[in-house]
Amino acid sequence: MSINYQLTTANYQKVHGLVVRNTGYSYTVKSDAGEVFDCKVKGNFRIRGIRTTNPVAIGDRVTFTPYEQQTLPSPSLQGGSGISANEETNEQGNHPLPVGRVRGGSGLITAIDDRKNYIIRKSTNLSKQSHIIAANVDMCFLIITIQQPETPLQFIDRFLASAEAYSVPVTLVFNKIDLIDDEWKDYLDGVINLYETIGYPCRRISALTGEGVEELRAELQGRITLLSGNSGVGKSTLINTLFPHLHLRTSDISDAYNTGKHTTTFSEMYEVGNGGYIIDTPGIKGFGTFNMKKEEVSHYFKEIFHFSADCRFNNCTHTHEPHCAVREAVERHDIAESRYNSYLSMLEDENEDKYRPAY
Ligand SMILES: Nc1nc2c(ncn2[C@@H]2O[C@H](COP(=O)(O)OP(=O)(O)OP(=O)(O)O)[C@@H](O)[C@H]2O)c(=O)[nH]1
Ligand SMILES: [Mg+2]
Ligand SMILES: [Zn+2]
Repeated sequence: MSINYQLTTANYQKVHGLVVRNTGYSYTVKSDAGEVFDCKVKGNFRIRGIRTTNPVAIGDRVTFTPYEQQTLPSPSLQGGSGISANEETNEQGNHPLPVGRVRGGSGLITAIDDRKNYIIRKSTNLSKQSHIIAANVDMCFLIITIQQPETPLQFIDRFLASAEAYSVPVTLVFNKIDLIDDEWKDYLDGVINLYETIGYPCRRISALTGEGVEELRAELQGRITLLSGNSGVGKSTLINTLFPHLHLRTSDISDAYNTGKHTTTFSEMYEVGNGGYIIDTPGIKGFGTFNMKKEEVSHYFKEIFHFSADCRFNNCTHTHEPHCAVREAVERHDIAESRYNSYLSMLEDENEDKYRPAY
């Protein structure tokens, strides 16, 4: 679609706001005054040379120039499951407010504020592209299911390492506990024990029955929380259980593949009270790590970093060197083999061309 946008001198002003929705082709920006604009990005916008599929990410704080309101259609503001689904008003005022209720018009993003952090993942295909999942988050809930679908431990470790790189706190939220039978209970206990020992808070919930969900509500207040995880783990369902009036779209996982169907296709943030937001995101499959130096990787595995202080060599990679305190700790089971294997797989990434930084 090509529309000739006309900037009028009267409207040629700079407005500051928060990116609350990212559809892939446009961004919904809520101005500091509370109006919502449908924005595009100016020209060939690049940030510090990172080649990302999305130069602007949800959670970014941006400067934009509004167009004259009546001259522009706002295609992405019509229909869909997002903004229009949020139009219900809320009498009590203790539910998320519909971010998209006030429409300011359209605009052009011209600058991005410095990010305090971001969660970035490398595409698992060979395109050398990366994708910023969200920027400026206060914490992440990584939603994990043991069954239906099964979340690989390596996926968890890669996500944790990426969050660790920017010191973003992560809580591991184990969903669908209503499905856990005796056979899987010990495995779940083991996984939770592993991550709690390392220092990550873990929660057990069922977004379907509501078990454990209320306890999460208080944590959301006043903060920006990113929900991430594989497709089908129940991210949107959890938001619906917390805030039923949002009516986010969800769908069953596939019988044939036991995987999610990528129901949520763009990221959107919802207000949760006291200035806090929760961000629903599309489910992700693999998690390639981005732009980590080989010697840095071990810093993002808390327990490996801890034990590495006693390695004989300062620059020990914990792969083959003599007197490696990390490998000794793995032998003693002080470091879980699954974690060590995730670490090794991330080192491998850094060896391969496809995971080199895309500058
Ligand atoms: N049994 C059970 N099913 C759940 C639970 N939470 C979610 N589901 C179901 O899991 C399926 C997938 O849920 P969604 O909320 O669409 O998953 P999602 O993580 O948003 O998936 P994407 O948008 O594809 O990334 C739906 O059929 C939900 O009803 C739970 O606690 N228990
Ligand atoms: Mg979803
Ligand atoms: Zn070592």
